Amino acid sequence: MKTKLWLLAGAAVAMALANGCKPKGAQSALSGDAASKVYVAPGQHDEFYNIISGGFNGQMSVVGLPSGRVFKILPVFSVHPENGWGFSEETKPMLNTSHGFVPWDDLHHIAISTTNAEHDARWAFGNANNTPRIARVDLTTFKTVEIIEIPNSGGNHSSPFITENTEYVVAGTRFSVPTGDDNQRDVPIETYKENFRGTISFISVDKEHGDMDIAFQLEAPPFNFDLARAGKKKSHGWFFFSTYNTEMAHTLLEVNASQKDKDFIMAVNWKKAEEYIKQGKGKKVKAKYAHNKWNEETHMATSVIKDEVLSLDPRELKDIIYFIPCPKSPHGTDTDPSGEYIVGSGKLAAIIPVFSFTKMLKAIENQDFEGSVDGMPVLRYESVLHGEVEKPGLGPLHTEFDGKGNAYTSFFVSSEVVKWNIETLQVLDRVPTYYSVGHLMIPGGPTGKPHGKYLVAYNKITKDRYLPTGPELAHSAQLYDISGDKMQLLLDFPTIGEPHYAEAFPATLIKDKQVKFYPLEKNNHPRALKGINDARVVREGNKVHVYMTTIRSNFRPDNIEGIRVGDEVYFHVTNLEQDWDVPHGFAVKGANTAELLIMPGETSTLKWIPDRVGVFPFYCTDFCSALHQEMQGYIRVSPAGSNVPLKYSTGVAE
Ligand code: K7E
Ligand code: CUA
Repeated sequence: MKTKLWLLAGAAVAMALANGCKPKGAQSALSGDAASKVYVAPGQHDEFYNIISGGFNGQMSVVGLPSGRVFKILPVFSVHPENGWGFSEETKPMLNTSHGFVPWDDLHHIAISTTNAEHDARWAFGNANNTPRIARVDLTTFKTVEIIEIPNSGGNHSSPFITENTEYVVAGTRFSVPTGDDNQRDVPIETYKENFRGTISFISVDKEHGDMDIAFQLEAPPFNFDLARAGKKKSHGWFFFSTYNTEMAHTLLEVNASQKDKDFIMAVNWKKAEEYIKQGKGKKVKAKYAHNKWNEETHMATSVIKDEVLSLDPRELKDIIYFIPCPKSPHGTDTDPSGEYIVGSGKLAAIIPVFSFTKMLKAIENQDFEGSVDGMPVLRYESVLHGEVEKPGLGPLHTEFDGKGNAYTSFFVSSEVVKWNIETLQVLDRVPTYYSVGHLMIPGGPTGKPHGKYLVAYNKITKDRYLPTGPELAHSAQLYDISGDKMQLLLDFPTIGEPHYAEAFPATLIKDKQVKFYPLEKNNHPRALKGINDARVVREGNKVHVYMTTIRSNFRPDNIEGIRVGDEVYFHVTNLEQDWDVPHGFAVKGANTAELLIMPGETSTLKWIPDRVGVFPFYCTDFCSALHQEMQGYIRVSPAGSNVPLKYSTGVAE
């Protein structure tokens, strides 16, 4: 019976194809040339790098487009046993916070650095939602090189969005929280409206080196800040934040935060804020946060706890903040490539409002207000509105742009991507997603120069798309060709973790700038070795420092005796190789950490506390040569207080 049905269905599809109409439904929707459009032949490279947030895995993944091939999992707010990130002594400080070591977070959004509103792809920024932080990844090493904690924040979701020259990365708090000293923070939750603040942070980024610093914080009303986009080109100098819960509820938000017809997009004039700071109008307030930096020359991170930030109060400092009414709990707020249009996506709205920056300025000039919040003006909706997209779909979340005058909005509830014209607001095309799309992405989509060739939908639900893997299924991305009038589904590929936002940029921007190895002569790690002759073991009380080298295919020293139970043993391993693609690994039995994976020219340290007497093997974990399996050694551990002398073999004639 079943077979018969399938045969019938097959015949129907074949007929539909023969008749030239597009088949509908989850299993089909593919036309014949899709495979060739995503095929990247062996040895060939993808056209785009796609950096995808991992959501609850705290990582980013690096994927090629159009193939969907995964190149790398990048630990950011996570430990990563694969390369010892968060386990080696050098990397632990990267995950330090004012709460101590926090080895996990929830990373939702990626921002690729820009100059003049175009990708320069020097850095990728990512946000930590749970314990608010922003990370910066260097795209010549694909390594997290800086993490700054955001104080006065709870749920750093509206982050990390950047201005057109990467002057600032912003961090808007999802949860408003009471701020200030201990007395001011220990308040009844029902005093939410009086005592809670919605802090927005502007983090400056050094033009040359990318180093971040909290430039200032704005004390906004206690709304929930969801997402944001900077103005660009004509709207450069402004930032737009979507808000929900302008009802200022603190319980049962599902109902209580959906009372009002409209919430707000909060427009922030950050150039104005800069003027106030120049005039000395900001005030320093106490705030405890960690600032962690990686140093490529010492191959180690340092963590500094800072204790104050500059705060601006927009209730007193006029003209920084204006509110644009936006229907029904907006999620995404996105600015088009010209910087003129601001798209609000009300999760519960039946239309998509598109606002005009020019009209916004005019409304401000004419004081065309319909109210105020704490003295900050609310602009009249009709005065700022460019127009509404009618009947676009259900549950609009996010919008990207193709640079050809079109916008593409994701619809979570109706599981589709809808293409519409920014000027005319006409819906031009719609395609289903499988299933329940969250973010979507066009390479360069948030910049002034999109590459409108592909669109990727990052979906929340996978159901039947892949071979099942128990209760937890892979999340999913889908690649569409958007070069023509109609969108065409090309490819499904599974993602790592839960993808939220992602960005993509032409591979040519960075592929020839990759660091291949670290020059040994520039290795300033205090325990680095410059050659195998320096290999040695030094005891300092109950601490034992093993200065070790790796080179194909040996460790020096490879036999060590005179270690005692209760010692703290530090293996400082320098990889002497000076060539691309020759890492060595180091692992020792019973270590309560992970392995080390040491890049050529780098020094890493593994801490080991032997808990019993015996002889323990260690070995290289990365298949580095034909004699990789010979790359091993032994360390002898004697009882506490034993007088077995310290002894080690380096293979160097004495
Ligand atoms: Cu829409 Cu956290 Cu950007 Cu996910 S958020 S989808
Ligand atoms: Cu070194 Cu395997």
